[in-house]
Amino acid sequence: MEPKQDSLGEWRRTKYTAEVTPLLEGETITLFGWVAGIRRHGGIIFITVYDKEGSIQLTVKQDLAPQDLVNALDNVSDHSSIGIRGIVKKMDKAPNGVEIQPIEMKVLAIAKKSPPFQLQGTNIPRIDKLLDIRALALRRPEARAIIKVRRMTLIKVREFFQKRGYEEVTTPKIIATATEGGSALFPLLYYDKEAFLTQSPQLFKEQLVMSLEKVFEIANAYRAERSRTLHHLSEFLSLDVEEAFVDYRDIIRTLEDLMEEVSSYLHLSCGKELSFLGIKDKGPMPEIPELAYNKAIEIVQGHGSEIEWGDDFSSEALGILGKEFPSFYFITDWPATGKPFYIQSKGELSESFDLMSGPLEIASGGTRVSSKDELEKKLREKGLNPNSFEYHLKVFDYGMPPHAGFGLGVERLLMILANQSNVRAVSIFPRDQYRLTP
Ligand code: AMO
Repeated sequence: MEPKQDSLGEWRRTKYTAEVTPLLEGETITLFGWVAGIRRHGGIIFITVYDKEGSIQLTVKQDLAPQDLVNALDNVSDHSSIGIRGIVKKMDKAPNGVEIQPIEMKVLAIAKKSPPFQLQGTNIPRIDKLLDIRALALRRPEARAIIKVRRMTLIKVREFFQKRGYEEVTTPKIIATATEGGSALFPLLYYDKEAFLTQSPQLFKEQLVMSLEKVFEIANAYRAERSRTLHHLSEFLSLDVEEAFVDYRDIIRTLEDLMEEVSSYLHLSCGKELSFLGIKDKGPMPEIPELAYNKAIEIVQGHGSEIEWGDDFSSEALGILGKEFPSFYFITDWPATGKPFYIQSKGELSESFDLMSGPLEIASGGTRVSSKDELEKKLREKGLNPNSFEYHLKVFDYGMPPHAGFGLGVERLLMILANQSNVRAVSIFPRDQYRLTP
């Protein structure tokens, strides 16, 4: 027979484990969480309970504690979900200088299986094993630290743009035409028409500057990436920014300010998590250096690489640049030929940039084409049919201002901020070519 499990009833949490300090001595509190381990020593039972914020020790003196509580503990396996009402006691020897003496316990869900990987402890199991039961793997301390870095990053990004007067927008994810090259699109049937999942809100954010002037969006984008790399997802969180009456130089400065503010906010708001993830506080972030594409090519060629002017940087070339620039840097003024149709050219170059960190591309952006004739010409040059973009081109007849912007891969940024080498570790439920569940 299965041991009886309790219902939540009227119980509600009064403290997270991390909020319990010796200052609460003598208070009765209610905690919820999972059992990390039960040890019996003499007449005492030590139980470690963890929740999303941390863990705490419960101490049950067998002869003094309520007998039904002591008996119930016999059936509680590790990682079962419990509620505890207990009294806070200062205890120098306990992990946080404090412990709880339980007076009542609810066993809410008994864990029937042992996790297929360690939930505590520092050895990191294979990522695929963790991703197969992501809901459980997210209880691991480094996953919790990453999730907190993610939360604080998103809070700061939103605050940054809201304070500067940008409108937060959401744009359609089901779209009619590609913007970033057709091969990476996910097609779908939209009633009886062919449609696609969006690769980027590019055209929508550009249209919105005609009225809202400064916009940002944080939303998923989709790319049918065939290559299995450590930094490509099929569904990624994209931070998109677009602004009227500025050019790419202004946007570079905005992005630099954003990186600086996010970085210092993280050191303030999650210093403990950053140091757990192996990141040191090096003080204020230095200015982000800029490297013109022409110069970057020279550096790579100087290392004997076969690369020619106009080529995109291969992973080998990025490795060379990454050694010279191990932190953030911008590569600016790319050749016009390799850039999408909406990027403004200047001669054979373009008003464009990528934000890099070592070999990893974090963001890309530029000044946009704001003349309709020019945009039509560029569409044709790219082998695209302007008629398919009629819905977009027609708004340019109503005074499209000069504008510029960028798109940033949030998971790519989090790889850097949380010191992770695999993008899947910073995505909550990652999608790639081989993973469609959970
Ligand atoms: P781009 O195609 O360079 O530009 O994408 C912008 C940023 O999005 C991130 N990214 C990805 N992250 C994870 N997995 C992927 N498969 C993936 N693909 C892209 C990268 C990249 O730098 N419309 C333009 C942006 C603009 O000009 O505003 C665009 O989409 O970090």
